Amino acid sequence: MGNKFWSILFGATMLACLIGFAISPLMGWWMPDGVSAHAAEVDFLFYVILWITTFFFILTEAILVGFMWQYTSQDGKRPVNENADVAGFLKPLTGLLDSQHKVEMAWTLVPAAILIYISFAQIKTWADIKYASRNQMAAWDSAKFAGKTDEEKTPPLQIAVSARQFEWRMRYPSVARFTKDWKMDAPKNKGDYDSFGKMPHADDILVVNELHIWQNHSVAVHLTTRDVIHSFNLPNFRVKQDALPGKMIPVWFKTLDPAKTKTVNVKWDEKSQRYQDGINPETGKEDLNYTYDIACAELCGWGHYRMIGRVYVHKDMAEFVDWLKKAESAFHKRN
Ligand SMILES: [Cu+2]
Repeated sequence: MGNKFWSILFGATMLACLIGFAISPLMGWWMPDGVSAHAAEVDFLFYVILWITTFFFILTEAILVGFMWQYTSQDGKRPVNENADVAGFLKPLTGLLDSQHKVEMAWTLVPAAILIYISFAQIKTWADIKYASRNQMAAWDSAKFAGKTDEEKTPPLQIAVSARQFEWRMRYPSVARFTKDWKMDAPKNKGDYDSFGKMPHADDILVVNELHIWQNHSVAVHLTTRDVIHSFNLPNFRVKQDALPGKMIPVWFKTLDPAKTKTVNVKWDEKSQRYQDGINPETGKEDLNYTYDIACAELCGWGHYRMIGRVYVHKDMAEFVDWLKKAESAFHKRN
């Protein structure tokens, strides 16, 4: 038995990993449900790659452990030589391995075919998430919305996010600007979609670690960093974008249509006199599934772990404006 120890250890470890992985959705260790419009597409690609790699992981580890078991040394002798007798379930493999040419062709063509498939499968999703022309701010056109309600005509909510060691500083327009000229008129033209990010106004409101948006509406984030590289990660929204020194990078996403999935996660709390997040809209109680973290996904220094913020999804624009008013007066009190 002693000589089989390593194959048993390897086999048991791999099996434990596999079991842990298989039960993780039941244990709540799996990723949170997606709550942005592009989440389903990202998840599809994630699962395609996950299943491909899972299949080959199991295949290669099973062969590895099988060979360890079969060819363990006995009585201190090296058991394997080119003419060694191969027993049982490994026989078909040795037949295959006799032809080096075939083996090399297989492990070249199979991965090549898989990579080509993945490279085509992801094109549309990547374009939707990253191409400037599909930026919801750039694509927004008030002329398209003739006869629509004010809310439908409202351009994407613009927020400038500045990362720094070790917090996220969000810049919102003042209530006056948001409700008057900014809401209905901006951007003046299509090339203007990043002016909010580039030109801070004296009356802007700064809020730390809280991203406030409302459901079923587009958000355009203008992402910068004041010091090192950070990564703006909203796991629930399937958003992850590096912030690079000296660059302003546009990031956009849309919260889900409430007819499909309820994403609202805030309620007004009388006691603390503030909007509280992490609330399940059905039960009105705190629920981890409705806690939308903002994480930094790039190791950026000793306080990297502290760069945790929260996304607050309000039920509509009116509630968002109500929050903005409160945030504005709190900001002016502080400054
Ligand atoms: Cu960071």
